Amino acid sequence: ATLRPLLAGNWKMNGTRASLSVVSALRDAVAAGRMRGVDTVVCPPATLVMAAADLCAGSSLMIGGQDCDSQPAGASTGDVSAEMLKDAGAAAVIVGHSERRNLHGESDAVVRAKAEAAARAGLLAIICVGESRAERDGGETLRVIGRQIDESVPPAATARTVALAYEPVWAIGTGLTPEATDIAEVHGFLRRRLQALIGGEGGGVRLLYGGSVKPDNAGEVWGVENVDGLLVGGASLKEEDFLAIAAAR
Ligand code: G2H
Repeated sequence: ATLRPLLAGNWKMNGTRASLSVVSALRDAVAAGRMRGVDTVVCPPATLVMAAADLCAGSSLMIGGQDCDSQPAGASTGDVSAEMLKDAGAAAVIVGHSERRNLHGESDAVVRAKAEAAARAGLLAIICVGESRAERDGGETLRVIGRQIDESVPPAATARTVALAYEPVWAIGTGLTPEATDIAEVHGFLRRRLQALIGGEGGGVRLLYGGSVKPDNAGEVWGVENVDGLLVGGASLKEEDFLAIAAAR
């Protein structure tokens, strides 16, 4: 079955008020039908989520967070909960990005708790997995990703509550991308592993590829079997690039 594709932009720690013009431009592009049947979500830094969501009121352009805490509220200085993102107007949240796993020491168990918090708050969790360069070179790719799936995807996950993003760590922000055949191998594995974990629901979960997706390579990645979406970092900061990636489908 062909799933409705999901295009997600991850601004990471980039963007100020001035960047809200990108959100407005994307909202207008969605209204003009330029996203061609692709569900689209922009994930700006937390400081901009509410303003971005306000700009998108009544639009099908979704706004998402880049991380959330697992608790709804409490003594956790500096953190933002899934419920707070929901209240700010977000529809989704990225959890377990490798920058969170590596720079902030997040374990699979932490990522799963965050994904469960997202579902509790009514947000789509975009759960990220992916191997490092050393793991790929050591032939460990599928073993590592299998463990990440088993331990960071909630057992109660459904196609409505979860999307899964494959982001090879060595492809993030480097301009390097795997061969289409390598993406196909991993995405086929993601599908089977998810179905083993959550049953038939796993067939409906959208599987995204992320890591140095640009306008000039997006067409090839969109065409890979079991790629139901893209998670775009650097190229999501400019509306022309993001729109070109959508149009490459
Ligand atoms: C991978 C991706 C977005 P970029 O992290 O999550 O970023 O497209 O800049 O490699």
